[in-house]
Amino acid sequence: MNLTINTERLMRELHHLASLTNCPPTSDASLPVPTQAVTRIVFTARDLEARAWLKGLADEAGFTVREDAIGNTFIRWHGSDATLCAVGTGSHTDAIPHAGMYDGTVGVLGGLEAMRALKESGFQPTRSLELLMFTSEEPTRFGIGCLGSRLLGSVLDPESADALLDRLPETDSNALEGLTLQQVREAADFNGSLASVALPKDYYSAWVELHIEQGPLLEREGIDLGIVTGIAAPASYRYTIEGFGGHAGALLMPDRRDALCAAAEMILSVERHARAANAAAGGVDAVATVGMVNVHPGAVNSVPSRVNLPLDIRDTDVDRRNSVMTAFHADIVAIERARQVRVTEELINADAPARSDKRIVEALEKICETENIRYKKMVSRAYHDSSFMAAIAPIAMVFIPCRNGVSHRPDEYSTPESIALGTRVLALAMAKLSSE
Ligand code: HGY
Ligand code: MN
Ligand code: MN
Repeated sequence: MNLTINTERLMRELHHLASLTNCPPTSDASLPVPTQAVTRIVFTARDLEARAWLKGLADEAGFTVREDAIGNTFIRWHGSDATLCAVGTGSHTDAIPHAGMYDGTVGVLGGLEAMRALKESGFQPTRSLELLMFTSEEPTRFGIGCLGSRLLGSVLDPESADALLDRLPETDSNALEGLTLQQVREAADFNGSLASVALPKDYYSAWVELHIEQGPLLEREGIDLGIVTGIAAPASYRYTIEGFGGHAGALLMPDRRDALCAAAEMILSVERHARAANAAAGGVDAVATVGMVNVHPGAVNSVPSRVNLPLDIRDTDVDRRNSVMTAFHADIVAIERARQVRVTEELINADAPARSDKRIVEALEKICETENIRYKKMVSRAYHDSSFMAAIAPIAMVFIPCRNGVSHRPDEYSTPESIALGTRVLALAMAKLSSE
């Protein structure tokens, strides 16, 4: 097959998508190719702009477009045998605040380019090929990641999803703070019941997502491409710590029940237990992060009476993740007693790890061998929509190196050559899987 990836077109589109951001124009001059800091939160004006632009590209390419009740966007190239289930690829275009321009977008625009390049090469798929742009892969607005793919894979029940509250602080005119997902998605013109989002188990015969590694291994080992064999198991919790506030001058130390000091002990406790679990296993797979803290009343001369903090904890091994939580829970009880505070815990999600499908992994390996591409099989420590597509389809992922392993930062960067190579492997995989 005489397949040519139009790298210039793909990079131009990645940079245009990056310009649809709530961040001021930036570029990291230290990089050979400028990058742009990106904030693009689901259902904000910038997100809706990006969606409309992507649908325009799909129309131009002659593919059909449909959107479901939460805005998952399906871009399909109909195969010659409509009775067969399709081969899928895709990722996300939403971005956390002050992120990079490649997380998710490489999988969406790379997937589109893979399909266009196949079409331009004269290839005709037997099974339809479909690009999926997922709604809300990032947890920023509603507190849970992969909202769209959880609903597609029936991993999240629609009623509790619709009741999720918009947690976006008033950062721009589009913030609809405190409204439910149902209100926010209908304001964005996505209607219908979320129960209609779920896909049947045999909707895709195979699913492959292209993504930057978001870690340092490929670059460090000088390897061109990663074939993901498993995706770590994410869990997230929300904690409220209630103490007793008061005047920073008049409230004496023996009388204090400082919610922020208690929170600080909790943060260090979960970090300590994650490190200890890794030391005991001689590994690095347990990770625990408290990425934000909300302090009430938040005044320099007022003792904090309440703190809200989220915990993001992951591991490739669920039992080890659970053992960290058990040790953490024991510390919480001790902190409550010692500091006379009350800690309440809300479980947001506690998912299993996802496993890639052997047939698809082998197909990707064969392509790399035929194309003389240095590759390695590896796990993903970030979660992805593929984690939940695994509930309804055989999956795998293709990773490309990212500079210094950096991601979720404006200096996130992957070279045009890596992006084109990943797109090429994706195209060859889709061609092969659609003919099986
Ligand atoms: O957090 C993650 O793993 C993903 O980037 N949302
Ligand atoms: Mn991300
Ligand atoms: Mn991502």
